[in-house]
Amino acid sequence: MSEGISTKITRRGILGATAGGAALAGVLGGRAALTGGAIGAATLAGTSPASAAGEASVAPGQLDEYYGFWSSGQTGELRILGVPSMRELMRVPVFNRCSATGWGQTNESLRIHQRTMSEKTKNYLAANGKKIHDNGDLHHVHMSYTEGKYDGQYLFMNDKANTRVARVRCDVMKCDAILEVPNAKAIHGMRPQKWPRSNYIFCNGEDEAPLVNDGKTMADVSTYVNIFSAVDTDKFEVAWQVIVSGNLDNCDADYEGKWAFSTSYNSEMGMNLADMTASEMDHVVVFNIAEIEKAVAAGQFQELNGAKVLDGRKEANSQFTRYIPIANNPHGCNMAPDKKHLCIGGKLSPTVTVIDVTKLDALFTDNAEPRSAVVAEPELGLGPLHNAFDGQGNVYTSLFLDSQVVKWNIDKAIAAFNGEQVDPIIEKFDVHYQPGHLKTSHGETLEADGKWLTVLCKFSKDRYLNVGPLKPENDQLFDISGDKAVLVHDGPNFAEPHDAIAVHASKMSNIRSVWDRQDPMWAETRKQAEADGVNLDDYQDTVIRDGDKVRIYMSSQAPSFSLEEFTVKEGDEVTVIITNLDDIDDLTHGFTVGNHGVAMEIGPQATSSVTFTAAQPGVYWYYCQWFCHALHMEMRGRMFVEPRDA
Ligand code: CUK
Ligand code: CUA
Ligand code: CA
Repeated sequence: MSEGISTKITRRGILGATAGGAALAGVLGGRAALTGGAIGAATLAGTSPASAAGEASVAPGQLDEYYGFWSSGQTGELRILGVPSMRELMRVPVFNRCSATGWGQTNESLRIHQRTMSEKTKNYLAANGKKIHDNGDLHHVHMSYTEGKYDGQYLFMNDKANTRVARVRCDVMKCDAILEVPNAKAIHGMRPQKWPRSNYIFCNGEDEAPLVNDGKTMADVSTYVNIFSAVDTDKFEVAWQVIVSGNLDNCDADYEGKWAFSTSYNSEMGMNLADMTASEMDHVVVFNIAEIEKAVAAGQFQELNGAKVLDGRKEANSQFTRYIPIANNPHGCNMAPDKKHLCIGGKLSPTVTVIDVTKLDALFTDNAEPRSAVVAEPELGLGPLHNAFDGQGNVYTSLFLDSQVVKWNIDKAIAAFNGEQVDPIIEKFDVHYQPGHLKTSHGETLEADGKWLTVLCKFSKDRYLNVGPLKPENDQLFDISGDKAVLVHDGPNFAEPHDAIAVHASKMSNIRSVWDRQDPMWAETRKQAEADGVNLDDYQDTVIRDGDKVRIYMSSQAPSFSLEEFTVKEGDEVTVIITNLDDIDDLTHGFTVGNHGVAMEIGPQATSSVTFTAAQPGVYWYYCQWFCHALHMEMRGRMFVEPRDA
């Protein structure tokens, strides 16, 4: 069948008939629907034309009102988009290897990567001829909070693939810390503490494994655990960990600094799909931060791989956790800015479960029945995943299977739960297609402003020109300031944003255009330079030989490097250290060595260094790979590699 407008209409017609509201049983049995093979119910009236498109268009030269910080899933980077224009402004490499900036290759980035790397990982990487994992699966990005509001200091993110979390400095938009979390497996859900500030990021271990994972009890599933970690955001190390029952998926924190919450889709501790979906109910774990901190301070933990580990499993009967039963296989976990209501996406259940966090104390002090904290459970549609808030008591919930977003009211849902005849649903509208996360501007903070809604769709299908079997994801932007959500933008995006936040530009006042010469990013490099008698703040053209190691110091000023040539010997370990003495906005240079797989960014006033082996005799040109000047092409020089026995 050819792709085209007529196909689209036909497909909508057919599918509108197959994915009615009562099709849950069929959906659960149908693998195609669960994997997005079918486009869900599409009410044709749902999406109005972009009548408010004018508000979303940002003219050339005009600035966006919000920074959008996007995760990138398996690409492993952080992306910055302008909202509402949805223009991609920057990519910040974090867990990935970046060809443009040299992230994952420069000495400065390798230090950040390796700082917390376990011996086990180092050995594994060395055996595979590598220094770092150069992939990541970056699902969640969140900004640091002060008193429930974004504070413009840091962005935090997870790597599900290699069990890591990372921190990005908002002043320069570079990653400055990566932590390999010990004991846990596959950090998935990750949220900062919101109150009084983000002292911790809370990190969910999704995959089950023996607590001591040394290969001795692999077949014995009873030795498997999952681990919840609190990472100290200043030291960027594990503050404490709690062993839980079941696995952990998404998490959030409250606005009083008392609780953290995690959804679990595998309370069954099943090892295959049938077992993971076998129970009627899974649960949400409630973590009691004060009780956990008390026990840690009192030394009531076991130390494992340098982490303080507490037992919060059901059978341990501790004061660290409570388990609130939730319909099987929940997913999203979102705390409302009313400070009171936690919303849990039902995924396999067409419901969102609303928990009143003011009722949680009783679960710990009076051993109240855990479900007593549930105050509403509205039925909203098929495949509810995540929730976003408008700050006016309403929630937008993504419906993966229906390819819709539903807007509903929390108070009305509570009234309905209490037997009143009210419908909490305000509006449903189509998205294209199969939405995962959705985010309102400032919606995960006390400053939720109800202006914009981004919906990150897992499938783009027919929304764009066909680019081959691998299609982009589709991020849609809605204006939600009026009575009805209005689609104002489709934004194709590469594999695969899971989550995004919008931060008002006024929060980002400490962002720089030129580096500070004293930046900690190259503090180690500076120490070596001092030992070598080189002043990195001035013109340099120094070659230091240290056995088989050679350090080449040069500065750059458009359009030239201070060294037009340098000579090393075959087999030397060469470190090139370049300081960009230009201090003008946007005047970035680069350094690429021909046929050596070496390239790096050197921002204005920055120092960058890279180490490689000069393995083959001959002449190799190096050049600036960042177009910096009319004579940028001429910004190059020669590396002479002398034969070893010459
Ligand atoms: S998860 Cu991807 S759509 Cu990793 Cu936040 Cu729900
Ligand atoms: Cu310097 Cu191009
Ligand atoms: Ca389950």
